[in-house]
Amino acid sequence: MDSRWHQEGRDQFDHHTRVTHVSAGRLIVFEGVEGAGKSTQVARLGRRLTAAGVPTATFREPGGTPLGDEIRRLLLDPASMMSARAEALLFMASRAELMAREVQPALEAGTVVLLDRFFLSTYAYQVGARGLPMADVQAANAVATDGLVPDLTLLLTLPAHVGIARATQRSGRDRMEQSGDSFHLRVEQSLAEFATAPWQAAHPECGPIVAIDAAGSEEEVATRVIDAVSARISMLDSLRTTLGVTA
Ligand code: T5A
Repeated sequence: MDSRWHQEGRDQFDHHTRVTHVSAGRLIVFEGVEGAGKSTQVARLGRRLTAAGVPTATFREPGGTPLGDEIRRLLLDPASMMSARAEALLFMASRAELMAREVQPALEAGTVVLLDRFFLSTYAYQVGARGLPMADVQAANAVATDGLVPDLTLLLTLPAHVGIARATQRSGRDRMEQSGDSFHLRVEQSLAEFATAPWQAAHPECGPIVAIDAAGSEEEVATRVIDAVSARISMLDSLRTTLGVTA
């Protein structure tokens, strides 16, 4: 799937959308609960693509620019106090900066961009778990992304408590990770809904979302990731052969 081919869905989405994105590259997003293995899989796929000679860039949200890194520090600092609306807008300010300075230029240059979290995270955390109105968040997000639609989103599925255990084994809990079990369960449930066909049909701004089982070893998950990418991104469909995949 190519971001260029979403004209119809974008027009249906809302009047904020400006269809200015004619990109030679591809945008592949990784989403999932805390500790699902997104960063691990982004790094692995990035190394693979680079080794196969595919121009690749990887970014994470929030962050990826000087302003975004400052915003990330504020958002994740357990000492930060902020309302749900301020939190949502900070995530989106970081996103707007990353899109304008890094992602859109990279796509225009023909690069495959791997993005560790994007606006499905805002839908899951700030709408699904914090309870902000979907329509408001969608409209603000359209400003942040300027209507950019991912070519593919890989949703790494794992029970939230398993992911949190993985993440906290590695380091202490940041402000978001400290939000409590019921908060993270709502995130997990929201993400599960995003993988369904009816939800995706109602949200053309998200592009195709494919659920990937994130249980098992890093290698097993990496093989599922390569399968999903090579099956759905036509410019990368020779990847399995090129890399002779065994993760
Ligand atoms: N957020 C973000 C919002 O609320 N709204 C938004 O709009 C956006 C964009 C970001 C926080 O902000 C929130 C979501 C988050 O709370 P972050 O640190 O970037 O903060 O959060 P995460 O993306 O969750 O980062 P994590 O590093 O915690 O999770 P990952 O990237 O999913 O997991 P990863 O790869 O770092 O792995 C975690 C640990 O598990 C191990 C790894 O070695 C590592 O130790 N691991 C495995 N262990 C066993 N089996 C496997 N298959 C494993 N794969 C990795």
